Amino acid sequence: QESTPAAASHPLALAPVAAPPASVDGFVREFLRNLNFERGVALSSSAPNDRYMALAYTVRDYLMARWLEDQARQRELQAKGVCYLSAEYLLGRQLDNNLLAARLTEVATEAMVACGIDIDELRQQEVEPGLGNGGLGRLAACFIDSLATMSVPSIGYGIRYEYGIFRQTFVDGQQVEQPDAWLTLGSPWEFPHPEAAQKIFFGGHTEKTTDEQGVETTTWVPGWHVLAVPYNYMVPGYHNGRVNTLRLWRAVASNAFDLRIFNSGDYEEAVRAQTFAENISKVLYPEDSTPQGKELRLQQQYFFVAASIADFLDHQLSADFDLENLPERVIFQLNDTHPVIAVPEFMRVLVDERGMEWDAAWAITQKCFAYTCHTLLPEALEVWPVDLLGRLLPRHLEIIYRINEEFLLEVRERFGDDELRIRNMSIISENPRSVRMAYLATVAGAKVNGVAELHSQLLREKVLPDFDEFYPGKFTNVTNGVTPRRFVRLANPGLAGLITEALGAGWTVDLERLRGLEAFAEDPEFRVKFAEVKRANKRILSDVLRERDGFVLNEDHLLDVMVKRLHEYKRQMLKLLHIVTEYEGIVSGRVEASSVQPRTFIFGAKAAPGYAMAKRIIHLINAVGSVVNDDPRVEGRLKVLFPPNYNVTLAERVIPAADLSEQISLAGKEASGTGNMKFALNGALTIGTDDGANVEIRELVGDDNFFLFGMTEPEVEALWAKGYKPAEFYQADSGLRRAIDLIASGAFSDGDRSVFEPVVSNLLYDDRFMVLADYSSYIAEQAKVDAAYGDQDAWTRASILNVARTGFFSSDRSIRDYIDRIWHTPPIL
Ligand code: NBY
Repeated sequence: QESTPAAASHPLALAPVAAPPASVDGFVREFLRNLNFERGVALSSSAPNDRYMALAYTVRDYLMARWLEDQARQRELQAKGVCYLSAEYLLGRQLDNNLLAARLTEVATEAMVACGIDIDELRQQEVEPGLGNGGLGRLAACFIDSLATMSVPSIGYGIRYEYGIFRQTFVDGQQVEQPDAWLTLGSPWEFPHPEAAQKIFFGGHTEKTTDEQGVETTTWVPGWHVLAVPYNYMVPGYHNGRVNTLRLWRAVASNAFDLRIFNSGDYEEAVRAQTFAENISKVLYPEDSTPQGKELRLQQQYFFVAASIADFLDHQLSADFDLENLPERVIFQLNDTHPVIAVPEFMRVLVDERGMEWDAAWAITQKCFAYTCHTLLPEALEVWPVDLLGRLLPRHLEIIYRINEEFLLEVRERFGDDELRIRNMSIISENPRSVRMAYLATVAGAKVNGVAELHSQLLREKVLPDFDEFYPGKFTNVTNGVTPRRFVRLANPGLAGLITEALGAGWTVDLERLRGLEAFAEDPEFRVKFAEVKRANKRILSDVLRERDGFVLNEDHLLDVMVKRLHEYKRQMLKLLHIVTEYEGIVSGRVEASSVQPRTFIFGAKAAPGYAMAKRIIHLINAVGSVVNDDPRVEGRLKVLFPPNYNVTLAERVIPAADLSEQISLAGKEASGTGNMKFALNGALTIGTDDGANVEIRELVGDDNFFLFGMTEPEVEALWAKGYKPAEFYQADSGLRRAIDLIASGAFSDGDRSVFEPVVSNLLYDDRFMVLADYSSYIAEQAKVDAAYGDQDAWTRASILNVARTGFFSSDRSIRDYIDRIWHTPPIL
C-alpha cells in the first residue's frame, strides 16, 4: 500500500531534495551539522567513531537527492530491470568507494584538514561489512557496482547478517574463529525500514478444496512466521550521478515479547520466540564450496527470497501492472543455488495468491529467472532432503514435485521411456530423497551460465550434459570480472595516476582502453615510473603489516602471494611444498643461499570452521613460516608471512604490492577465480594452471607474460582414468621426497611427527587434487620465475603488458555480457 503524501502547505515541502554545496565550506558545514545534530557531540569532545559517522552521513547527504530521484525514476519508467538474488555480498569498506563515486574525495579531504581531522584515522574506523565468504560474495559486490555505474535498472537483494564472515585469529598457529560483530558501533550506511516489513511464513500444512466447478485450489496453512525488515544501502555509480539500491533483509520476531510470560517471571521463555526468529539473519554460514544441509540455512534462503519477491511485486511494480507482462519487466538472477527456492515461491505467489493458471505461471517463471553456477565440485551442488523441505515449506515441496512431474513428462516425450536418463535428470534424487537445487534452477531458468569459458564448457559437458542436450541454447558463458573502481582506482592510486597520465581519465569506465599502455611498455621512462609505483605499494603494504601484525616486509624481495579461501582444490599445499623445497635446498647445503632470488611468500586464507584438513593446512603454513623465519641460514632469502583475517580491506593493500600471483588450482576445479584478475590488473604476473579464467588471462597477456604449469583438464581426467597413485610421484622425485619427508619428520612441529601426519598421508595415499602430480612442473616453472625476476626491466615490461591486456576483466564487461546474453535490460538514460 502506497502512503498518501501529506498535503503540503509549505512550498519547500514540494521542492525536490537538493545536495549540499560541493565546496569545502559546504562540506565542513554539513559535516559539523551531522556531528552536532546526528551524533549529538561537539567537535572538541567527539570520538573518532563520531567523526567517522558524521563524515559518512555527510557523504550520504550528497548522494541522497540522486538516490531518491533514481528510486522514483525506476518506478516511473517501469523499464525492465534486474533483481540480483544473492545470499552474500562481500562489500568491503564503503567510505572511500562512496566518496570516489560522488567525486567528493578531494573536498572531503580538505574539509577534514580544515577541521583539524586526520581523514585516514576516520577511514580506519570503518568495519567492513563481511557479508560473504569469498569469490561468490565479492562478485555480487562488483556486479552491483557495475550495474549502478552502467545505469542498469536493478536492485540487489540479500541478507543483513548480524555477524558476517568470522574474524580469523591464530593461536599457536591454529585458526580460531571470533564472531564478526560488525554492527557494534552501528553502520552509517544503512537505512532500516521496519514499517515496510514483510511477513514470511514457514511450516504448517496444505489443504485442498474443490469448488462447484470442480476446480481444485490448494491453500497453505503455515505454522509460524517472522518479519523481514528491509535495510537499504546506497549503491552509487561511478561519476554518473546514479544511485541504485541494495536491500538486505533482517529477521525480527513479530510479537517480540509475550508480556504475560514475562510478567510471570520467565524471562527466558518470553524471549525464546524472539531469539528463534532473529536467529534467521544472525550469522553468515562460513562454509564455502560445500553446502551445509542445515534447516536454519534453508530458512535463511527462503526468508530472503520470499521477502524479495514480495517486495518486488508489491512495491516496485506500478499499481495496474499486468503480471502477464512480467518477463518484459524483470529478470531474477540466481547467484548460485542458494536463492533457488525463489522458483517455487514465485509459482506459489502467482498461482495461489494471484490466481494465475499453472501453465501461464510456469511460462512466466521460465522467462523471469536465470541461474549462475559457480562450481564444478560435485559435493558443492546443493540438495535439500525432501522431509526437511516438506516440513519447513510444505506447499513449495508440492510445487517442486509438480514442476518435476511435468518436466519428466517432457523428457519422456522427447526420449521415450529411457529410465536411466529420467532418473539422472529428475529434480528429485532418491536415497535419501532430496531436491537437486541446481537441476531445479536449470529447468526453471531462461539461461544457465558458468563463470569462465572453461567452466561453462565443463558445466555443459560434465555436470549437466543431459540438460544441455534437452535445452539447446539454454547454456551460456559469462566470464567473471572485477570492478576497476575499487580494485585499481582506489586500491592502487599510484598506478591509477600513472594510467591517467598516460591515457587520460576514461579508463575507469572503459577498461579496454588499458590497451593503450602496450606502447608505454616499450618506454624505458614509463617502466621506471611503473616500477616505482610497485615499490611504493610494497612500502604501503609493509606499513600496514607492521601496524596490523607486527610483520617486517623486505621491499626488495619478490613478493609471491596466494590469497583465497583455504581449500584442498586450490592447493595451498603445492605452494607450501615449493617453500619447503626451497628451504630444504638451502639448509641442506645443496643450494647456495646467495643463488636464490630473495622472496617473501604471503598467504591469506580462511578455512571453513568445520573443515579439519583445511585447518591443518593453515597450521602447517604457520608452522613452516615460523621455522623458516627464525632460521638464520635462510635469512634475507626466504620469508613466509601469513597475516590472519584476510578480507577485502587487506586485499586492497596486498594485491597492488604483489609481483607474483599464485593461481594453482587443479585444472578443472576452479570455476573462474576473480583474485587472478585483480592481480593481473595490478601488474602481478601469474603462475597458474590452465584452469578457470587463468585460461583467458593467459590468452590475453600472452604466453611470454604468464607462467603456465601443470596438467590440463583432459590430462587430469586421463590420469584419474588410468589410476592415480600419488606415492609413485613421491618415489620418482627426490626433491618432492625431501620436502614431504621434512614435514613428516616433525621439523615444523618440534619433532612431533603426529601433528602433520594426516596432511602427509593424505598427500601420499589420497591426494584428490593431485598436488604431487603437478609438483615437478610447478617447481620447474618457479625456477623460471626466479630467472625472470632477475631481469627487473623485462619483468616490469611484462607487468605493464599484464595491465594493458586485461581490461577485458572489468565487471562492466561481465554485466554487458549478462545484458546481451541473458537479461536484455538496456541501460536507462
Ligand atoms: O565463485 C567461487 C568460485 O570458487 C570461484 O572460482 C569463482 O570465481 C567465484 C565467483 O564466480 N565460489 C564461491 O565463492 N563459493 C562460495 O563462496 C560458496 C558459498 C557458500 C556455499 C557454496 C559456495 N554454500 O554451499 O553454502
